[in-house]
Amino acid sequence: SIPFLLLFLVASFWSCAPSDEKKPEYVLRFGHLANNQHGWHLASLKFAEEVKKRSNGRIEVKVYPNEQLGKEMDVLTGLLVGSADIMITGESLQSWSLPKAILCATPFAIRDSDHLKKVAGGPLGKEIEQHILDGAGFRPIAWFERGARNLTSNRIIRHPDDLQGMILRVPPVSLYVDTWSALGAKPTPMAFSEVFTALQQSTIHGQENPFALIKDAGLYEVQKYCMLTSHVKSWAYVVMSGKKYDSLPKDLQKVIDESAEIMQEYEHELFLVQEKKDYDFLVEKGMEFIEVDNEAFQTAAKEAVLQSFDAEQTDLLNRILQV
Ligand code: 2Q2
Repeated sequence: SIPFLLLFLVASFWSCAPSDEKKPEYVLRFGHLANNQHGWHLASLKFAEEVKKRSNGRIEVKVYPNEQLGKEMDVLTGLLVGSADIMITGESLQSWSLPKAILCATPFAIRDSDHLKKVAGGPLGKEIEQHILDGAGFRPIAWFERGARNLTSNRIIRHPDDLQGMILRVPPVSLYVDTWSALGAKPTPMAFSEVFTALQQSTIHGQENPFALIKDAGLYEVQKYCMLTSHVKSWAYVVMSGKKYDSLPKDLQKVIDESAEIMQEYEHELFLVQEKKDYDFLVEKGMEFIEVDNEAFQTAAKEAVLQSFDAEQTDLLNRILQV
């Protein structure tokens, strides 16, 4: 019976081996900080699907949510050393000696969605993208509009004066540190994946982010109030390692470009319906929304931005304000 057993083992191995599914020639690792319900994640999956289809399986994109590939700043390094290939980033690029990158998330620079679209999708957006590619070798392949950033805390803040002594988590972005310091808070840079626990343990007193991340990271569980500061209207970039992109044959570069365009449109559709839903969800969970003295925040923040900016950044800001 031994030969039969052998025959059986060989036969079953044979039938399990995928026959028509060929191995991808390239595997691209795509990381981001949001969870698996966030629009960024759904859009990355869409990208992976498009890339697979359009390349006939020659490229596989593996998506890693929740900073599973590492903290944002570490994944940026990962893109250079090859441990990651694609990621979602934005203002944190300022800390990568990319001064113009902060213009994608400068307090009170963008008025509304229409303005944002004209800037991010127009010549000024192109200028920022080129700056990111030339300055650091990260190739922007898509951009995503984000909801306005709002301040959350367990204490009510209505005016910058109420921020005294408040330890506020910010992403590792020097403009945010400068601005919130000028407003009176004590900003502490921290990776996003550490925010929930830090709030829970009260090592920080608050954070600021769009509704989508407040919801998807469960921050409403540890934050009672959401102050409607709307202090930043921003967009994020999906960037790919420029070296990796250049190493692909032309036809596959085209696959990346086309799939990125589809991902961008898809994410925008999700974004348009999601913001209101996220707000309703947070209300239902008991979060209280607080009106603030927007003018006081705006005046103080604009002054702080100008203090923090160098001539090149101020020039770009002025051109954005004129759009
Ligand atoms: O709070 C965060 O970490 C995000 O919402 C940031 O805006 C984002 O990670 C930026 O740092 C993008 O570079």
